[in-house]
Amino acid sequence: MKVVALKDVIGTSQDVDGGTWNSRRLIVKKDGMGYSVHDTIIRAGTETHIWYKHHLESVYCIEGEGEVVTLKDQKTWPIEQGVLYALDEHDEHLLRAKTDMRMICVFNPPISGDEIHDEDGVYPVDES
Ligand code: 9YT
Repeated sequence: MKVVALKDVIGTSQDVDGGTWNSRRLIVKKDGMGYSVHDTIIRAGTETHIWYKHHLESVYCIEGEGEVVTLKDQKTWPIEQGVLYALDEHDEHLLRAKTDMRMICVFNPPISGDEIHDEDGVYPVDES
């Protein structure tokens, strides 16, 4: 049995800031579960360009509101508390937060713990 407290992950190498988001990786590769589990805050008023070429991800919103847009077809889905989206086709997408959004993310294969997006085939929006 493993018990992980968010307060013990905050401030460690498993607490990663991506600029538009802050991801606290609760369960990572070394835990041997075959997936990773993250408690992620997407910051209000931001847009993040995400493309996980090597991972599948489910994202469950437990607080806040925003939207997700798939780039191949420009489809937009509203996100609010209680909505989950699953990137089952390595979908390239934009994640927009109207308010701070708190998301529980599950990755397969698991994240090692301290990755930033570029290493995972994910690229921030070019703000220039
Ligand atoms: C929802 C989402 O994918 N946000 C980006 C951060 C990600 N959860 C991560 O790398 O931990």
